[in-house]
Amino acid sequence: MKNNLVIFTLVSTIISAMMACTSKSPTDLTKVSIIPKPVSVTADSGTFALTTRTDILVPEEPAEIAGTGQYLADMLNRSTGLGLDVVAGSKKPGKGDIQLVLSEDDAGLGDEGYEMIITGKLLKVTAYKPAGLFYGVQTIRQLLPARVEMDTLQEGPWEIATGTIRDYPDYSYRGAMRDVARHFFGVDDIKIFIDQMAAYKMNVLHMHLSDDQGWRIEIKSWPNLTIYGSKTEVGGGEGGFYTQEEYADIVQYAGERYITVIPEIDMPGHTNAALSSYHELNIGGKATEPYTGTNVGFSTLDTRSETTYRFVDDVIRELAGLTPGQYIHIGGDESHSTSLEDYIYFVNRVQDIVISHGKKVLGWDEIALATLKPGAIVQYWAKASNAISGVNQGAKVLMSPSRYAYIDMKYDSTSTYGYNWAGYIEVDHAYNWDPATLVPEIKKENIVGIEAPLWAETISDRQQAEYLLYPRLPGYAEVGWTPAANRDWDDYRIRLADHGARMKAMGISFYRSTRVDWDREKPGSEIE
Ligand code: TNX
Repeated sequence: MKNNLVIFTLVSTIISAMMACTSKSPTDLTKVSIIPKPVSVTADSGTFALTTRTDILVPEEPAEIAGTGQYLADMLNRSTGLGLDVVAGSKKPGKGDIQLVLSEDDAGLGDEGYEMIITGKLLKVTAYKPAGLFYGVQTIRQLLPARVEMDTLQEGPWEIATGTIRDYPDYSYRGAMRDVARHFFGVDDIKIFIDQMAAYKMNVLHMHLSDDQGWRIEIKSWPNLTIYGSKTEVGGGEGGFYTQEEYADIVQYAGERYITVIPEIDMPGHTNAALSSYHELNIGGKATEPYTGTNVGFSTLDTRSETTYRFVDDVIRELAGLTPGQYIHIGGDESHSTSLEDYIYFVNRVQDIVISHGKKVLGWDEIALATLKPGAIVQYWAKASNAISGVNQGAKVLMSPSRYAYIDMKYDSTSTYGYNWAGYIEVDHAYNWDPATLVPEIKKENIVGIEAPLWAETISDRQQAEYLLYPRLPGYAEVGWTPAANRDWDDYRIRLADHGARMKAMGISFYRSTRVDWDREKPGSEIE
């Protein structure tokens, strides 16, 4: 019996010694694969470790910092089981603590930047504004092993190399669009997506809430929009819509993650769902049939009827009341059934309606055919000449060039889902462009940022959406965050490979592009 115990102790000592050898503590902060790539990272060869004694220290005010602290604690506690607490106030940091600090001293960090100083004793994040602390927290996640992203208990140690990171974004608008009109995606799917966007420091979620195939937001003054207009989708599925409470819940969930929701009502084309719900919106006054195909350009509101403007006013008023963000997207694309004269008249009037409800206008690049109002943003997707006209009118441009940024395009001819009308977009192609030099007439100072639109004709559930979104989305996040001069595909593809394990741990079903060496040896890649 005693002999057995000795042998057991001996064997387990040998096993733990072997394990200690294989899992070497991280000491080089510059070797960590962070996406988007930070502005600067310097290493000083030590190690910081989270322990059961680690606290997350936050200031008493503003209260949202405690929210960010709790977000980090919840995230870490799920996989580490360390039971970290958030402590508000002025407690002196102890060994292994994480501290979130707001400081007026470093305005150079801007509204979204942070500085992180990691020593053997303390991990301290400083920001000028609360959003910066949230992004610092996203970086902390990526400094830990990939298994930290699991939602089940994992083995430690939970160590981070020491050093300093200074980081802020190149563009203030780093967005993605979800088309919930062609196929409906419920609140839970959208919340999961919001969490995934936050992980890559993206900050705008554009919701394409209406199109020919479906109307997805409850409008109390026009109830048929959801009674009839929400019941269809591409291919004849059951459709769906968000009640105003559900939409408000999405907006709040996004806001807690520093993501602004921009709702889109696409007009005057792409409106069959509305036209089939209310006969009086049609030229000729007869309601259309519901539509479940994938054609575009066949529908138009009656742009010369006051009923139409009463409708638009009601819709924008209700939506503006539910939307804290500054912008309402009025669509305006592919209105092939509206004459140019009528189109311009319509866009001019709708801009006034948006402004009358205290919001600013965002629209697809065609809206620059009209006279843009102050503060308007033109979303460049198809025609550079439209975007340039927007710039000449003093508008800013949001870059979503279809041949680079359309995340609904196939990767190559073998892709299961997606379109290819704008070309195939492999992971490197999606990454290798510079918003500031793509169209010579559109200069960096004219650009608010970038957005990757996910059109949903070919996808109807979360896994299918993720196949198109990943692994391209982190690349778009980096295009928006990291200055072009600091970006390089050969460097990025290694970091992206390391994020394979991370995406897997987050439960993301990504496309295993052959342009990325997913099996590259790397500490943390043990989740396979
Ligand atoms: C063009 S992009 C559209 C959408 C389609 C998309 C499919 C844009 C402003 N209009 O209506 O869903 O192509 O890729």
